Amino acid sequence: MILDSFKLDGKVVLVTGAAQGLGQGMALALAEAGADIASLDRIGCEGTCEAVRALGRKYCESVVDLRAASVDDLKAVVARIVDELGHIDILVNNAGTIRRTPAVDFSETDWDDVLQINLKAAFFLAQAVGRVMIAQGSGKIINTVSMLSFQGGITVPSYTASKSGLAGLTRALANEWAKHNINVNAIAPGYMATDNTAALRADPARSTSILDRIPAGRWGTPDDLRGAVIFLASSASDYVNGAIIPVDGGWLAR
Ligand code: GCO
Repeated sequence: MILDSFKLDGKVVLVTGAAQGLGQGMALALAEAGADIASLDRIGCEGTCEAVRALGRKYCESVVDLRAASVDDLKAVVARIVDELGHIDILVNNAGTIRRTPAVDFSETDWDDVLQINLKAAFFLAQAVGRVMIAQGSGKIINTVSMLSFQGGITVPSYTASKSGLAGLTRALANEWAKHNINVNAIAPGYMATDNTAALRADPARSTSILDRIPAGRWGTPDDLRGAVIFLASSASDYVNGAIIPVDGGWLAR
């Protein structure tokens, strides 16, 4: 049956930034599809843990500040998850942060922190998980990119650089790892009602201008990513490599 190709029974997924927002929403969707969940976040993911276990799935948690984590720290996290859950079949590289200041005043700290979390940590986590996937001969990597992988944004230069870079890394890793039966793809959320956009939604002028530009006429929610993440995590996307799926209410189409 065609819907069987979307099932994730027996799979183990590592989701970063799983404590809230898009990461939590994707983790719960993947658990509903049958997967066991390993979370990684700078804070505990109690809500995610309770919901995953309520679905009857296994769960393990790593509290890691990606701003400070070394490459060896990331390798150690991956090794512990494999020890605890047996394997890693899917990585959702979702953890990210944003800093808002006009480029002319942008600080080195706001540049370094965002590039460290959104790009460097995402790459070296993919590298550590990729080694596991190459050894097992299969895997799925899903990066959370952005509308700002395609556009410049306003007053968020390090975020734009990081998400534009992550889109490029998605293609680079897809090219190298497709021969190992590893699918590397990305989801580009549009303007979603999460902490990331709280400042925009609190600004009447920006909120109105953004909403006016979304053909669907509403801010997105974490639930809007459920279908895309299940598709890219499952065998339904076995011939999809290096793709970026916008889930944006038509923002890019405008
Ligand atoms: C901004 C927004 C964007 C959105 C999202 C779009 O300042 O333009 O915060 O960065 O959060 O990334 O995909």
